[in-house]
Amino acid sequence: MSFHRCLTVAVILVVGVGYARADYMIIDFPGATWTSAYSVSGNNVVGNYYEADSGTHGFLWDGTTYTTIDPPDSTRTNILAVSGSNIVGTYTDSNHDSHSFLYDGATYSTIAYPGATVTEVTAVSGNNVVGSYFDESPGRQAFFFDGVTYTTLTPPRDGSAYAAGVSGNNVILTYDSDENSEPGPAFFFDGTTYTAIAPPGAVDTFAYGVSGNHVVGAYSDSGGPYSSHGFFYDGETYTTIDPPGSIYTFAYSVSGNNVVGAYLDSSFQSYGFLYDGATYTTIAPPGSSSPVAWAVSGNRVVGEYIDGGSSSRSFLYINHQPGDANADGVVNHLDARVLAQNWLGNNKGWLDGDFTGDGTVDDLDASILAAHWLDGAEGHATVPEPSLLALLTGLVFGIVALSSSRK
Ligand SMILES: [Ca+2]
Ligand SMILES: [Ca+2]
Repeated sequence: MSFHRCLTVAVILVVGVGYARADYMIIDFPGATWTSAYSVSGNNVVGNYYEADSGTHGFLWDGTTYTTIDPPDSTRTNILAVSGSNIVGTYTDSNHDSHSFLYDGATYSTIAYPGATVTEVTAVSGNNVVGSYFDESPGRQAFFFDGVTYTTLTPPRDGSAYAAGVSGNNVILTYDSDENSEPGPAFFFDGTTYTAIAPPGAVDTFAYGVSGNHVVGAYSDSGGPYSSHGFFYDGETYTTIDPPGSIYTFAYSVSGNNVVGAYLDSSFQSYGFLYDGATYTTIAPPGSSSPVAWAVSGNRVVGEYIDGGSSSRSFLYINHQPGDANADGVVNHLDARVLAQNWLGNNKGWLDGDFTGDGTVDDLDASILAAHWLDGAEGHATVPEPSLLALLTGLVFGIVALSSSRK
């Protein structure tokens, strides 16, 4: 029996199993009293932590190392979002004045709408930053900053609007529930046109997350001010997001078709959830109470919970997809490289390429990768041709051979 024929048998055996696994990793800044993770982009997780003797700081966790993110002269930092290596947040200086900032991994720059008394960033996508500002007029106004020019966004609804999210040039706009704002729709802005976001039956709609032209958020219906449902909008169709057993739902973040948020059950217990367009998964780290899922990037979810000592802790949840070693939502050459680097090693985990859970990275894991090649990629046909499978299997082993020869 040839080596490739051996492998084909393994592929057939393993494909039937459909092995998948989820992991929780605790995010806990060393020495901190509490840690709050808010945003995730690839391997990068950002948020805030508190130390009894030095107060509140921002942090970046790249999956390996924790780094404090405090702009110069900050006495209190509040990190809000990350996109690649760009991080945005607000801070209070030693004169008790508050500012917004962008940190690009090397340099801190101030985000300040010209003439505004206060600028508050909310989100970042590449070099694009959005948020809101206050000037002499009542309520807040939304802005878009492309790294060079500030633009005021003027959706066709009165009230206190802020830009809640950005994805490339696409911005979502939502409104404060204050005396300046009557209930109404949220808006999607593609740089040219404002489109109202209002699920069927919605009285007041809040947009919280955007990914491409996908928008998520929450809306109240005629059931009163305390009725809230999550929603997902793909540019054409609204899907109500109410996890089983929920009485109150917020969808906070979207990445492709993955939606995360939080809901309350009839006992008013909160839970995080992940909805992939077909299935709801409750997100609750073992031993946690009141978990909330704040943000999603690919198959990675970050959120917070209360631990046994009543402190806020944070978690990274990875919803592993077969073959996706680096957990970026796509099975491709990057995953093949991970397998190659860990080939035949011991005490390996999922992120090393051990998809079978036996602690080693071998041909069974490679065959899972081959069977799921390009899962999650744009426009990918779900079942590869057998000839393609053989080709990819050869590719994986080619990379393995290359890696071995370099050692
Ligand atoms: Ca991957
Ligand atoms: Ca294995």
